[in-house]
Amino acid sequence: MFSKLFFVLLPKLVELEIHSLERINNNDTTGLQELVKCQEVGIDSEDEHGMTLLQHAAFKGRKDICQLLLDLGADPNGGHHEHQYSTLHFAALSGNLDICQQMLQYGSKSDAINSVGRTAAQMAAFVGNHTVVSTINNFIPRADIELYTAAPNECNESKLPPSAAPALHKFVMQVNLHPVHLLLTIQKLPLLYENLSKVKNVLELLSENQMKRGREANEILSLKYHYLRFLVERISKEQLQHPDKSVVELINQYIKGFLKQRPSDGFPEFLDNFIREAIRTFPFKETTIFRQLLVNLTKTKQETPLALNLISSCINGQRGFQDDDSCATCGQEKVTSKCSLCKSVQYCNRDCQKLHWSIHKKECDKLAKQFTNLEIKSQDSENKPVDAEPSK
Ligand SMILES: *[C@@H]1O[C@H](CO)[C@@H](O)[C@H](O)[C@H]1NC(C)=O
Ligand SMILES: *[C@@H]1O[C@H](CO)[C@@H](O)[C@H](O)[C@H]1NC(C)=O
Ligand SMILES: *[C@@H]1O[C@H](CO)[C@@H](O)[C@H](O)[C@H]1NC(C)=O
Ligand SMILES: *[C@@H]1O[C@H](CO)[C@@H](O)[C@H](O)[C@H]1NC(C)=O
Ligand SMILES: CC(=O)N[C@H]1CO[C@H](CO)[C@@H](O)[C@@H]1O
Ligand SMILES: [Zn+2]
Ligand SMILES: [Zn+2]
Repeated sequence: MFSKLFFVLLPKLVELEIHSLERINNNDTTGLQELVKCQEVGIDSEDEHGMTLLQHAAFKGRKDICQLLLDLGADPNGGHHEHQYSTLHFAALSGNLDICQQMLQYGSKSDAINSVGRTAAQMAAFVGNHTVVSTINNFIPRADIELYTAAPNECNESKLPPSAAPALHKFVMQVNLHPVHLLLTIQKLPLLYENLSKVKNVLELLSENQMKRGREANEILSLKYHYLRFLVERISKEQLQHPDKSVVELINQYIKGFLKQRPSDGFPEFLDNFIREAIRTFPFKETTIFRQLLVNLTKTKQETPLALNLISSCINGQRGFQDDDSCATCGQEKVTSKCSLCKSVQYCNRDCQKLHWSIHKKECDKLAKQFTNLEIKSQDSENKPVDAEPSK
């Protein structure tokens, strides 16, 4: 199957196409622009395998060329590839994350399937590119959000101030579903945390709306919106109970709660219970996804894999075992900074390290000793340590 897949990408070409493809290969934006502007090649013209210029550029990872073609009006859903690969399929297969995002922003349909019935995300999963899978799965068109931020008419107010639309869009597109990461994201978006109850209502509507789309209902996205709403609602309630405190302060308290571990075994009980509760309160109980999650939750007792892993793999797509290179505070993956004392725990940055210090200080010494023993055995320490000492 693999060889067949790539074999079809080596088409024989007519001369003009050779010119334009050469320019795509050479990243020659100006040259290609000339060809298209002089109408020597049509913007959506196809080669003998039904592939457009945009599809070639996407497959080759030429983002600037893609942008030029899109600016000149190329159709992000164009082409009649003989195996029904869309432009998004080509971008996903070649692992070009930027171009996947670009195509989605320009309206490439993520549910388009190829001749073997696979979507672009499924093809990316097939070639093992998880980053691409989760990016496609989490993509949400701006218009979905703007539905609730634009005023319906002169007399009626919008559900959320229009100025908050970009902030909400950023929030719902987050791929990392660790509550600490999501709270840190909210903390950086004043337009969200100053309108929490409205944000909560909009998230609820978004969740419902995903289920009202008939055959296009998206259970996964509906669950994601519900999960985000559950978190926002908690903070919003705290705010009502403690009008004297700032939202930023309340969020910090919540973050501390999520980081706390059971003294006996280091299990983050509050975080786990929070996510279990978020799942249990999903209102669409008849969905396959809900029933599967419930079964899987009872199978995982309060030990790893956590409810967080369950909901993440449900929304972001299945993956193999997670590498041990994620931030101890917010779960962000592939971070490279380490605690400079024990060199055993990873963080995104000093902010994440500071938040974790009250927990980590209890075990840092012990880990440091283990690390020294390890280091005598093998002399590799590739990751750079967080430079300054954590504040105590
Ligand atoms: C392609 O050209 C653009 C400028 O037109 C440049 O910014 C970009 O880095 C180039 N990409 C590659 C892969 O060489
Ligand atoms: C997956 O996509 C990312 C992002 O574009 C890329 O950096 C990486 O090399 C790809 N990995 C594989 C295994 O194709
Ligand atoms: C606008 O407001 C009126 C009265 O307040 C209400 O009856 C109507 O349903 C609202 N329309 C929309 C589109 O929300
Ligand atoms: C539940 O677990 C099964 C078996 O491990 C897995 O195939 C399925 O995708 C999981 N479903 C959800 C929604 O987590
Ligand atoms: C209704 C409401 O609380 N609106 C607030 C949303 O956030 C903006 C920006 O911070 C505030 O100015 C609004 O008062
Ligand atoms: Zn972090
Ligand atoms: Zn340490």
